Amino acid sequence: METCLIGLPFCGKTTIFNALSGQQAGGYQQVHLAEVPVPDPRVGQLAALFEKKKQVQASVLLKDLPLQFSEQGGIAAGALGELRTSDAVTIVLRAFVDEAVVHSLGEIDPLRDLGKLLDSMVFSDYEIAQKRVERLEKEGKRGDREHLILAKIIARLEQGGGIGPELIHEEELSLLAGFQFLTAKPMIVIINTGERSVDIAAVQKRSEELGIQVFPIRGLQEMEIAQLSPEDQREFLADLGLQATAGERFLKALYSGLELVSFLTVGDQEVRAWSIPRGATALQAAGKIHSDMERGFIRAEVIPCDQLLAAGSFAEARKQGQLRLEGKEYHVKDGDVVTIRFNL
Ligand SMILES: Nc1nc2c(ncn2[C@@H]2O[C@H](COP(=O)(O)OP(=O)(O)O)[C@@H](O)[C@H]2O)c(=O)[nH]1
Ligand SMILES: [Mg+2]
Repeated sequence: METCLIGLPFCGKTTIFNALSGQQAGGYQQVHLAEVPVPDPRVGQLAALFEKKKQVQASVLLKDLPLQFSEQGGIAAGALGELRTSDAVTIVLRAFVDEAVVHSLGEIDPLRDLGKLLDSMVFSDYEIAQKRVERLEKEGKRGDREHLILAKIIARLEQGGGIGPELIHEEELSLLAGFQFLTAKPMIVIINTGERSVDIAAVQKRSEELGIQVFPIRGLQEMEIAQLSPEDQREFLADLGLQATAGERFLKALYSGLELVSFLTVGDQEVRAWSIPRGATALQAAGKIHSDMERGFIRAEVIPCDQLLAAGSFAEARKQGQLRLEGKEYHVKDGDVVTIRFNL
């Protein structure tokens, strides 16, 4: 699971990247990367039961990109490739007031900035769709299935809208996967409220209307807290009325906003947790573990983690009829312990 931070210059992307990861990244010309682990006590419980030495938590890869906008308002080539391959987009909006930090558009207005960022993604998608359509027409493929779908997409983008699930049918998804449209990706909005913030009610409302979860954070303060020892962190967070670190709270928002779930695997050497979108199938889960498992998929053996822990072993769980055999289409649930049977 990977997400890129995007936002206007100086909105606090790198500050927030540091707040979420505990890193001390600086400079704006490199890509900054952080693996933020998703703590899951079930990994340790299974590792203890099966006496595995190695535990691997699920993680979210956070990318802070050197983002630039083209003259026409799209996202400039440099970071666009990274953005296209990421699973989700994290939009950062500036709401903090600080006269020492100029805003490239003048007033502090996170609602305007949200519109601007969405527009830039719409524009980038439009360019790609348009290029492909022109190519198909040159090849005499006007009216083909791909051409028809892209025409529908272009019409939506021209109205300024994104490519949502209501526009694209499930069977069209695989045809479009290669385009890696930005507006088709799941999104979450981080509002950097700083120490002093403009009113964020309007931008919160707009995000919710768009079905996007909002995560407010005091960027600079949380970055400073993230550099402290764990004990000091708890103390400073408590002063702000917060129970968990910025990273922990963000992951929670990401999990609920993007509807992610974790499943678990017990291998020869390790117990491991993996994150996938809610509704993902057993076949997709297999592909997450290894592409060979997806190709040679036969079936998945599935048991909820708590049942397995209670039974004490796979053999006992099987005896009690709790180990289920599921096919490709099975929707993986949070906490499922999954064993993929495959054949190449
Ligand atoms: N006062 C204040 N300044 C902030 C806050 N977050 C970021 N900044 C400042 O805004 C400037 C740009 O931040 P940076 O993280 O580099 O933004 P980026 O260009 O989006 O990566 C820096 O001077 C930061 O110190 C905040 O919460 N409060
Ligand atoms: Mg930066």
